[in-house]
Amino acid sequence: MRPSPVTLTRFILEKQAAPPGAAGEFSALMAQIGLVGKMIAQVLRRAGLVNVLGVTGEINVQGEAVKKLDELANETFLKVFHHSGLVCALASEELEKPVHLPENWPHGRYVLLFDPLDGSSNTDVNMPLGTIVSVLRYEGSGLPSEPEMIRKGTRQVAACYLLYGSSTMLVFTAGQGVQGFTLDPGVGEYLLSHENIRMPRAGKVYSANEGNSRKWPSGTRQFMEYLKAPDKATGGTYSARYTGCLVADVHRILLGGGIYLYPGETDKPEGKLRLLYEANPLAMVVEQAGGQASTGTMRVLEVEPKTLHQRVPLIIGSREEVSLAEDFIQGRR
Ligand code: AHM
Ligand code: MG
Repeated sequence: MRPSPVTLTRFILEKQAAPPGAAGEFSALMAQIGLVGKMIAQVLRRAGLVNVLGVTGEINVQGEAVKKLDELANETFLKVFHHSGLVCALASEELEKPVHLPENWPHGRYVLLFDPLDGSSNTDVNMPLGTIVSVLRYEGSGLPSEPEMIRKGTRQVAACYLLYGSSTMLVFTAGQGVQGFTLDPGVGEYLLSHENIRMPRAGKVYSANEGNSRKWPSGTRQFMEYLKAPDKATGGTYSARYTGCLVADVHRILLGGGIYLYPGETDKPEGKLRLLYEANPLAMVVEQAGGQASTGTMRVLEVEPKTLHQRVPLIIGSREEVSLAEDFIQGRR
């Protein structure tokens, strides 16, 4: 007989896979994030049949066209968490300012910073999408101010992502390894499918938008050429894989090894991806699985953030490739 399936809640409570002393509250938080994921996944499954594809006509704080599904995913997050009693503030890629809960509403200690729908250029072509969440705990009195929500990645108590691919997965860490759950749509539960994920020390895949390569600084370009040169011992080369969805591309590398890069560009050294709700949570997950995340010159989790929507170059993946990328970028090779 097969062992009984392990749900997300059961796993967190039984293994105490939570920030210290907070298993009950944390499992409730993760269950609500899981609910957001189920609601988004349900809309995505029928997206071509109902009127949710295309853009809203708005431009967000990032200067990007807002997709209808971006807005829908963002609203889902807000609806689920407003009255949950679990959070005291929320910040989203889609909103210029954080959302503070009114003083008289029930609130908890968690602060969530999230990208509700990552990879939204994929919405209209039925390609993978994701959701990314960074979790902080606010220990001050009252409600946190905006500067109190802008913390270094090392201050995260947990991080997670949802991947809407051929199945829906929830991958999380609370600082004690990385666990992957797959949504079983038949029973509506996330079941443990990838326990204690460990990244290979090196891989054979690179993931980057090479259409930008002419804008990359020379160290980054040389590193990519190095990856494409045949291996002296085996004659093999790296394969390129790029979906345009950060979550999907990092997930592939988390499981199989290799490197994802969205580097700085000569006239845009800060790169594209956002530090607080894209780079930091994925960096925490990848480090917890034994990988590495760098800006090219420093550990992502040590970057001292100044603004909510700050961008950062991201080089993330297996230790060997990320260290090598740093060597090229810093001129040691
Ligand atoms: P988004 O959160 O607005 O979708 O933007 C982030 C996305 C990442 O998912 C992806 O890796 C990257 O932007 C793709 O950018 P590009 O189209 O420049 O390759
Ligand atoms: Mg994104």
